[in-house]
Amino acid sequence: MDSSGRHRDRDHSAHRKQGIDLVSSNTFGKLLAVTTFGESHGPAIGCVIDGCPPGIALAPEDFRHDLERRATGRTRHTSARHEADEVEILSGVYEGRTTGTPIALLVRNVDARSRDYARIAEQFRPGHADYTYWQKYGIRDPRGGGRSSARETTMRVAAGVIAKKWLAERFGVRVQGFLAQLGAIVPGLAVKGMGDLATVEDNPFFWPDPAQVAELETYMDALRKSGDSVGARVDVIAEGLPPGWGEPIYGKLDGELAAALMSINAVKGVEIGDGFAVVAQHGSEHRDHMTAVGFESNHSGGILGGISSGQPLRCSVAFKPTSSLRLPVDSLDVHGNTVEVVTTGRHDPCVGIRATPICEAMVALVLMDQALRHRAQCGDVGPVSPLIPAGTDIER
Ligand code: EPS
Repeated sequence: MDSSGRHRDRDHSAHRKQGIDLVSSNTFGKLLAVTTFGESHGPAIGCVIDGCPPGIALAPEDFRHDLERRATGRTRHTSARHEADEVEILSGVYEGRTTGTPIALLVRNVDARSRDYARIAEQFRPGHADYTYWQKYGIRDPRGGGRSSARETTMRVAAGVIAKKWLAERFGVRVQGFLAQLGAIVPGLAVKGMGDLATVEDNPFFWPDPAQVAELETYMDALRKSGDSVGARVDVIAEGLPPGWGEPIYGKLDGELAAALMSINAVKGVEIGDGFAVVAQHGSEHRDHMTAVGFESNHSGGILGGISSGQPLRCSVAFKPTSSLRLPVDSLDVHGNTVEVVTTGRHDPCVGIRATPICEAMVALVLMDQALRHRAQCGDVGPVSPLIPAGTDIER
């Protein structure tokens, strides 16, 4: 490096070209790398998916179902903003099949109402990323929360559609999430596996127990009227994984799932299997017995030593209550003045309600990346001993 720092600059740009050490961190995944871009009130949001295998059938209609599941404005329990969420495939697909080149997807923003944010453009909402983005960058796009908005998750879900499709077609893997807690309300039935999720798609909450849907409606109506918000827990189950996915030590399947799920705006906690409940368990209780007819329990959540065991994968994600409230609160503005903050506009009283497809997408993207990585390093390792049946639908 010379005194002007020229060599250092060259090294840095070489690393950027290889996708290594991208300080700005808008990309995740190794062999399947997803980069998202765009802000809530910009002209469009989008993503580039690099490393996708060729030959997967893909059309704009494939994205519709999951994007509708995630979208606002479809029920009275979410933000009233109504985006069409039409996906345009800009590259990487020829005659309806992926070509192996980067897949670029674009969704145009058509229902942003930026005037709602004029009043709080220089204010910090307590509990919101306003303050930290401002201190980090010295500039921020306040309209709709910019990139800290839940709008960003649209492209994760779009990318996740491709991962779900590949995992299902190639391995028979299915990924299904559900709302496992809304505020203090928990499902009346214990979800042991996908067999207990038959009615999750029949209600706007992704709730597994149909007997409680009326109670949830009443709760959310009262919450919306009060102007407050509440947190939620989303659980995701993935079935059909073979043993072997995940790279110890620094690329553990559970580690990468935790990072991917934690990267979703508003997430404050991730648990794998029994999660923090393991603290109070004894080893004799926690160990999942192996028998020739299958595992007898699944406290590990389908991951042992950072590698999939072939059991159902199970993780749990905690969403904080949204901080854009019309309830007045004292705070500070960018000049250090005390101000009263009132957030007007169309906000989610519980962003966790529509987070189920987002969590599913992140799980699917991590699984696809790990499956490709496993194939790259260990694709030649044949069956080494009889597989233990997964033992689905078992108590944790
Ligand atoms: C959001 C606030 C609302 C939501 C938005 C997430 O945005 P706006 O104030 O611009 O209407 O509608 O969610 C989406 C638009 C979406 O597609 O998820 C926030 O502050 O995070």
